[in-house]
Amino acid sequence: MIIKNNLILALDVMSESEAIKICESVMDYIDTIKIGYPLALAEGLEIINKLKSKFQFKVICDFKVADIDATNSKICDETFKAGADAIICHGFVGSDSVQACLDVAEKHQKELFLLTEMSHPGAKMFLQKNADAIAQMGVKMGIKNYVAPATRLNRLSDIRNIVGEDAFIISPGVGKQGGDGKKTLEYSNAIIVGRSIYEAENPKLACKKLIESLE
Ligand code: NUP
Repeated sequence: MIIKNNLILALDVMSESEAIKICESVMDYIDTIKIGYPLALAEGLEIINKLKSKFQFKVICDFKVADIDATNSKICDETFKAGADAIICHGFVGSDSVQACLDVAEKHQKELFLLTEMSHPGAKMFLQKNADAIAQMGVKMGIKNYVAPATRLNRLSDIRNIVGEDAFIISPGVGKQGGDGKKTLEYSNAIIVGRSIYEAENPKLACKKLIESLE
């Protein structure tokens, strides 16, 4: 995936009108957005194609798919049919569940991102202990794309070592969660930023300043 400015906007706003307003403001700097449950539940999956056709964005659906294989297949199929270019799945559910997501992504010729360790403090309770093994499973399965935290650079670096230089890592946690964009990009291919852009008084300026700080 090629991502303009190595910056993905996490568009966790709660209405189509807000989403459009933010997208209009940042479209010079952004070509890839991540949509999660907040916007998809508020506006339905149709929001994916609406934003794609209006802004020519690539859309990553952050649905953290984490069910049994049969259900994961259905979730991924509906998401790709709705226009998503990529979907994020959890790894802790095991290889059969992840394989189901991978198979559907391949059928649609779209991308799958495997979530390893999460960025928030609670990830230390359960997920961190298994994140290396999750990343190793991804490598064994031939997965190319990963999500790993900008908030713990040592862990991001560990995960980069496991998945290798050719893997594509995207990292949330820059800005509001305390991560530093420039340092994160030493290990990661792109950063995911939400609130520090869409909650800014001037999202366009916030994008511009953030991108300048990455140079
Ligand atoms: O580990 C993760 N941490 C995380 O923050 C995995 C994620 N997918 N996210 C998402 O990234 C989170 O749900 C939000 O959409 C975005 C970060 O947003 P912000 O903290 O920059 O507002």
